[in-house]
Amino acid sequence: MNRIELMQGDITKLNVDAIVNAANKTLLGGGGVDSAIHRAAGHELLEECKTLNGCQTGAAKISKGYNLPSGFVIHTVGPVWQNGTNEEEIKLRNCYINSLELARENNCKTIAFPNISTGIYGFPKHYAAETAISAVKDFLKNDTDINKVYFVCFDNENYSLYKQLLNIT
Ligand code: AR6
Repeated sequence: MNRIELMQGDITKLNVDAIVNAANKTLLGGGGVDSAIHRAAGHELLEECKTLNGCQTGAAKISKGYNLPSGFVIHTVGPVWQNGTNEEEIKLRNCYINSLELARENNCKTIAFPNISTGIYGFPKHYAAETAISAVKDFLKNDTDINKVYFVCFDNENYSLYKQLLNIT
């Protein structure tokens, strides 16, 4: 069974156990997918996020999904692109690995990722896609609990990059 699936669209609409949010260190909301998730989840999400005490780059924290179809939101903080001078690849990889660990600890079988860091944080899309795919594949090699990982692309550029890198025709 192929445990990795590619989709294009709005991650807030997905009926999965957990969706991942590309947040910032405050976990108190922002632009991009973060704002879409907070808007769709409702104000209770912000109230819970206030109790989480922020999050370091590459780490992840979990909250409930409130009005979202997904039961949980896993908030992770991608690296801001700094021309590759600040271990951005390792930090981005950690976002995927730590989110998957947290999903597993919370018995989530299905999880959906946006293209972390490739919007406001400016990580080059091709490099980010390679990093994301390799992190997820490496995690799944040693995991039997997660049933499905969805890569949810919003923009056409990311969608065609993932199609190519995942060998989807
Ligand atoms: N569903 C799925 N993907 C989406 C959606 C959506 N509804 N909306 C946007 N994207 P970004 P970052 C894609 O900028 O680069 C926030 O202010 C978008 O096309 O949301 O990690 C946070 O608070 C892009 O490919 O996140 C942080 O301050 C991807 O989501 C900062 O932005 C990530 O773009 C994080 O920047």
